[in-house]
Amino acid sequence: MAEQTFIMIKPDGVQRGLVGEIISRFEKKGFYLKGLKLITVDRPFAERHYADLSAKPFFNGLVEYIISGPVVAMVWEGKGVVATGRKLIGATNPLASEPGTIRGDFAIDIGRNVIHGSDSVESATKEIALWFPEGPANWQSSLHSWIYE
Ligand code: IDP
Ligand code: MG
Repeated sequence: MAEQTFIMIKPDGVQRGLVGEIISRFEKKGFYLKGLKLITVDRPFAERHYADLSAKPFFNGLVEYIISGPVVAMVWEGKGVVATGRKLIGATNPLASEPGTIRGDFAIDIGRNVIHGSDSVESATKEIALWFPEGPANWQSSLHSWIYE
């Protein structure tokens, strides 16, 4: 199966009307949308998603932020989508993110950085299973041979 990643537009991205812009960037790059839902998660769910960060001093604030409103959870597919998705997103601290990246263009504070993307293929598998227990959608783009050699 082609590589997949989990991307989440955080509550600030939804509130600020950045959903269309962000989806558009992934679409235009050539990645395929394989899962999409608007969902408000509860505290235990957010804590599971960020379990690896539970010892960090910012953990509680991070969980509060993620449960503060609906998020857009997505699965994107394509060659190298985990690493390239992270490049489209930009560095964790938006003041250090390059212009042209999502965080570099649309955010300032690290605790309001608009979007999440899986940091490895292994995390992507775990996060997709957590957020999409029903599994991603199964469809193939008719543009495939115009994007892949
Ligand atoms: P990432 O989202 O770029 O993968 P992680 O280190 O996995 O960055 O951290 C997860 C999220 O936790 C970040 O996107 C950010 O919202 C928040 N975060 C990370 N470091 C800090 C911090 O030092 N202060 C406040 N929030 C932080
Ligand atoms: Mg991370």
